[in-house]
Amino acid sequence: NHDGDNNNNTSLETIMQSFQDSMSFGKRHKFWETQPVGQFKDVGDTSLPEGPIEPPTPLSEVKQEPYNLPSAYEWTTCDMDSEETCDEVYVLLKNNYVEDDENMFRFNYSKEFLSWALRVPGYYRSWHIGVRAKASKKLVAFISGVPARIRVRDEVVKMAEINFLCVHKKLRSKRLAPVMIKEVTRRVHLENIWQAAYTAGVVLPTPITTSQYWHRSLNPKKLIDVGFSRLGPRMTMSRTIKLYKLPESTVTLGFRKMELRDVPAVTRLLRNYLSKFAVAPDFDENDVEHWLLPIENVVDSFLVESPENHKITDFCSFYTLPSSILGNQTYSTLRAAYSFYNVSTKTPLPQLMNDALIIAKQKDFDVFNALDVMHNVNFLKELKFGPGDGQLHYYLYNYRVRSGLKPSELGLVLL
Ligand code: MYA
Repeated sequence: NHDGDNNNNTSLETIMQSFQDSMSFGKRHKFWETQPVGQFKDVGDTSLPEGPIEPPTPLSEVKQEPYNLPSAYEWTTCDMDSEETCDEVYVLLKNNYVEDDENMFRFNYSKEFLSWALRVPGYYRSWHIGVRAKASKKLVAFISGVPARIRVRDEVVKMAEINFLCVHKKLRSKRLAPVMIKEVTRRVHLENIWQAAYTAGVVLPTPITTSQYWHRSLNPKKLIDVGFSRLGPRMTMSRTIKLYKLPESTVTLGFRKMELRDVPAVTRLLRNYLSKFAVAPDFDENDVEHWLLPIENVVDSFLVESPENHKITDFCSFYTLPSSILGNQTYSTLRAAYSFYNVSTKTPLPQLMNDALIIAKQKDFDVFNALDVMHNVNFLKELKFGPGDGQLHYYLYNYRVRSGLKPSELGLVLL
């Protein structure tokens, strides 16, 4: 069948082309084409090495002045220690941040959450960047970075995690986002950091992997009433409620809330687990204390302490991210828990996560969401999660990773 090779190649190209078009991989990206990120044309090129795309430039060559904004706007550094500023960021995001494709829901990150997500160990105030209207001083756009050490295979790389990019609805499509991205890049470079990690629902050049959200109904009646989910075929409301019913209390012996004294043990457990993935944060005890010690209505963490030898064998966590329900008479908020980091060494992962679901139900969440990253596929179907329609693309800035990473090779959850 060797004669056919040439022909096969041509038809493969045709297939690839239509695939790329349909996947919007064929689109032009006037801004992203100028950036040190994996480009669509390089997908599948195995001759390109993994690692930084561009070398760092001498700090003295980093632009010292901020990028130019349209003349009616000015930069502001958002001091997240200030209640007032935190409130302004909160309101901007509450009214203008990410919505689902049908515009039924919009993320409503709480102030406490934003304060936690942005004031991480070693954070730079200069990376919390706002744009104000000069005349009214109203905050109209925001982008943030926080420092992180992220391991890509064998290399631990200092990065910025970029999140909360938001432009007021009335200022969309004016190419403000590229200026904001360049400005945060400049400020990250000034700290001698040259890589970044971020996630987005949109396809840009080029995802290192694409993951999918799965949803586990906890309050199916409300989820159906607000249009988050639909009654399955041949299902009634009462059968649906019964299907998703959970025990009143957790079942695993030694299951309890994480405390400050658990930080060293949890760090060991988590570091060992995350070492299995191609891309994962390099957490030390400080990071674990910040990211995983419970904060009411922000982050919940539980562990299993063996009743015999007091060893900590398993761990699970989730964060609280409600969404505003747009235009519903009865309900204004969807209470959602998002799976964060989970480790099982003794308790089977599905049993551990079932206990997490039970806790989330006790705490009155309506839905428990999880990505198909890490070992999550091992519990999703069994625990009656259903696949969502949203995809989440993971990206690295100025770091090339061989394409074809599976979401299960990813050990990173961004907020
Ligand atoms: S993801 C969450 C993003 N936020 C939202 O979805 C909230 C609702 N939407 C908005 O507020 C606006 O639509 C935004 C775009 C602000 C998203 N990531 O100004 P424009 C490109 C990256 O005319 P607008 C998160 O927070 C787009 O492809 N680029 O568009 C992570 C086009 O470029 P190109 C995006 O709609 C953010 C250009 O912007 C995104 O008014 C990571 C159009 O600009 C997106 N989510 O505003 C940021 N959406 O022509 C990157 C659109 O080339 C960080 N675009 O296609 C990179 C690392 C930086 C640090 C590096 C350190 C070394």
